[in-house]
Amino acid sequence: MFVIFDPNHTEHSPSHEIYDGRQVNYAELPDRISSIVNALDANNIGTRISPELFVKSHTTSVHANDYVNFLRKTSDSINPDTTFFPSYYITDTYAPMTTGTYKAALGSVNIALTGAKMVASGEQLAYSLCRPPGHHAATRSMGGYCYLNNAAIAANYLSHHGRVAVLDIDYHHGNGTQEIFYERNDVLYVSLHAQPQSDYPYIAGYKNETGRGDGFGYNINYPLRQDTSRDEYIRALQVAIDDVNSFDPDYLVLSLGFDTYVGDPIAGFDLEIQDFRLIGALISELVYPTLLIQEGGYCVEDLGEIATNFLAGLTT
Ligand code: Q9C
Ligand code: ZN
Repeated sequence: MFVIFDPNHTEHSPSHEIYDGRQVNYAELPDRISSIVNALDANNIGTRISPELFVKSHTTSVHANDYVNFLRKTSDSINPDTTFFPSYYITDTYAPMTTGTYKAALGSVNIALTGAKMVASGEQLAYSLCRPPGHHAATRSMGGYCYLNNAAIAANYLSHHGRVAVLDIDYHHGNGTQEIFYERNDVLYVSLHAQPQSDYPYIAGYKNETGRGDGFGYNINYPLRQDTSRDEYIRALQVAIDDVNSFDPDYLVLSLGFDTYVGDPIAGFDLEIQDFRLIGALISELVYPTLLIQEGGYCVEDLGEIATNFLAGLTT
């Protein structure tokens, strides 16, 4: 398995987010990625490679030009060491920008596209260590630590080679990915997440959001109560996996969030570190060329061990 990694993500490092009107520590930290990379190294998992550069049109076929330009110009105008909260093209108070944000977000897209290209050319599995994450970024908006939708851009790239299923197991619903593919039937979106009645992003992720037009029936949400037990979670995951198998895609993109972990500081279901081995094993029943896209997961200390457990289950 190739692991695509780029140290340049550290240039995006906001000092805080705003929660309930108060400044709180930013949860989406650069150390999240080092935690995973260090654990992969220590366990001799995967072959680490650097991303290739891709042309901007891959990004602008998913995101509006004016939005991408806004990200670029805003990043350019921010003074180093300041954290700026844009007033436009943003859905909440969880997507602050620093001067390196645009560069890091484009870098994250290149990480995703490098993995997509490998999977399109015959690799069975690639792991794109994307940061910042992407699944809350919609056609014309940032939010929830996300600026450009890495998984959607990769899935759109793969859709030129065949039909694609996006399975999203981040704790939060991927409202951006859902929006981007809502009217398409060549990309299936299936998401397992905390119910939006009680959890971010609140405005999307409901059961009755099933797609529109050509996309009707190709958007599937499994909202779960915050107090969902491990066994209930595993049962729901099995149903989501069956949906992907019924669609029978040519490629699978997994939006891989580790914030379902019980120890996550901002989220979490009743899942222990070892449970990610079973989750990986269940997902390994999806025998399609697979691209893993890193989304959330905020318990920096345990992320490495969660990732190695997941990969052990997925690959053995
Ligand atoms: N301070 C992803 O997992 N809520 N985004 C923050 C806690 C926003 C999560 C409140 C959660 C966004 C990619
Ligand atoms: Zn999340």
